[in-house]
Amino acid sequence: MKADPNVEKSFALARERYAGLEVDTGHALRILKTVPVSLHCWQGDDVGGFENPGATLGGGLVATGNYPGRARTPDELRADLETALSLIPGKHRLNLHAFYGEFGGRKVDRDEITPDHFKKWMGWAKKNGLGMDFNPTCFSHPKAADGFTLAHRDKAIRQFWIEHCVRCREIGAAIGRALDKPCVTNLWIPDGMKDTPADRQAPRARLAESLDAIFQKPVSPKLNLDAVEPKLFGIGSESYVVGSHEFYLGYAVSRQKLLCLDAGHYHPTEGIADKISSVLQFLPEILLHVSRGVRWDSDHVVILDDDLLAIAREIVANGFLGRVHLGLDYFDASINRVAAWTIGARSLLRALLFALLEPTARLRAAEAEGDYTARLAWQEEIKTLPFGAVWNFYCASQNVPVGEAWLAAVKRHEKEVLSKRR
Ligand code: RNT
Ligand code: ZN
Repeated sequence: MKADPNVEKSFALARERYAGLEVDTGHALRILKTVPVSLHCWQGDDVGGFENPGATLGGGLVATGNYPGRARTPDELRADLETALSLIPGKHRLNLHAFYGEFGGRKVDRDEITPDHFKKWMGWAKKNGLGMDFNPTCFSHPKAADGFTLAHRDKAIRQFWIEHCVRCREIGAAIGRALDKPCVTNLWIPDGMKDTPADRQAPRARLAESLDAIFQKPVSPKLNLDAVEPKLFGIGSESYVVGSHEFYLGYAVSRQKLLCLDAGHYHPTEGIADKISSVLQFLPEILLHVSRGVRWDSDHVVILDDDLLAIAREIVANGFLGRVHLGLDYFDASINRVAAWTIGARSLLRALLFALLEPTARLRAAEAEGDYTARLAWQEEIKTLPFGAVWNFYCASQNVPVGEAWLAAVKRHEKEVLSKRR
C-alpha cells in the first residue's frame, strides 16, 4: 500500500488532541488489533449452504434481493471471504454453519456429519490465520418443516436434532483442536408458533430437556464454548418462540453457557447494549450477534449507527473485551455480498475504535462528582473528535485500503470473479 503523507499528518494532530484528554491512541490501536470479529459465512450465499443446490431457506429466515454473483461452492465462498478479509484491518474469525460442510456430492444428513466434512474449512482457516466458530443448522430441512426441532412433540424428531447438535459440539471441539483456540458453537433453533399457543409450557420443558441432553458430555472450554441464542419472534413464529430471552437467560445462567445476544432479536426499539453489563454479572462470557433490524429482525448490513456505538461502548468502557465474543449476523442479497461483509466488519471495528478513544475516566469522574452537566457536555463533544484520522491511520498501518478505497477492490473482484458466475 502506498503511504499517504496526509494520513500520517492528520493522525499526528488527532493523537495530540486525544492526548490532551488523557486518551492514548497508540494504546487504543494496540488493543483494537487483538479483537477478532467472526465473519458469518452465510452472508456469502444468502444462507443457502452446500447440502443441495436448490435448497430453500427455512426457519423463518429470509434473504431478499437477487444481486448477481452469489457463491455456489465452498471454493467460491472462500475466494469471496479472502477478498473481504483483505479489506478488513486485523486478524479475524470465520463463523461456519453446519450445512456448509463439504460432502463430496454425497447425501450426508444432519445427524451424520463429522469433523471430516469440515477438514477443508479448518485447513483454509489455519492457512489464513483465522479462528473459527460453528453453528448447528436446525432449519432448511424436512425434519424442521413444521417449525419445530428440539422442542418437537415427536421424540424421534427431537432425537434427530439432539444428535445433530451433539455432533456439532464435537466438530466445534475438533476445530478448537485444529486451530489451537476455542470455537464458539452457537445454537439457534426456529421453534415457535404463528398464532396463540394453547400450551406455552410443554415445548419449553422439552427444549430444556433436549438442551441438557446435548450438553451432557463435558467438552473442554479450551476447545469449544457452547452458546444459546434467544429470539422474540420470527416469520411464522410471531406469537410464540419457545427459546425466548427469559428462557435462555435462565438456561445460560443455570448451566453456565454463553448467552448469545442478537441485536435484531428484541422489540424494534430495544437495544442489546444495556443487557451486556447485566448478563455479565452472572455469566463469565457472552456472544453477540451484531446485526441491524429495520422495523423487524430484517438482518440488514451493520452500519455505524447509535445502536452499534452503544454496544461497542458498553464492551470497551467496562473492560469486557475478553469476555464478549463478537460475530456478525445479517444477510443482504440486494448488494454485492463481499461489500456487505466489508461494510459490516469495518463498521464494527470503527465502533470499537470509537469506544477505545473515549475519555472514559473523564466521563466517570464527572458522574462520580454528580456533575451530570459536564458528563452530557463531554458525551456530545466526543462525537466530533478527530476519530476518522485515527481509523485511517489504523487501516494504513494494517495494510488495508484507507477510506473508501476498499470499494475499488470490491468492484474489481466483481468484474473479474462474481460476474462470471452465471
Ligand atoms: C436467526 C438467528 C441465527 C441465524 C443464523 C443463520 O434469527 O439470528 O443466528 O441468523 O444462524
Ligand atoms: Zn443471530
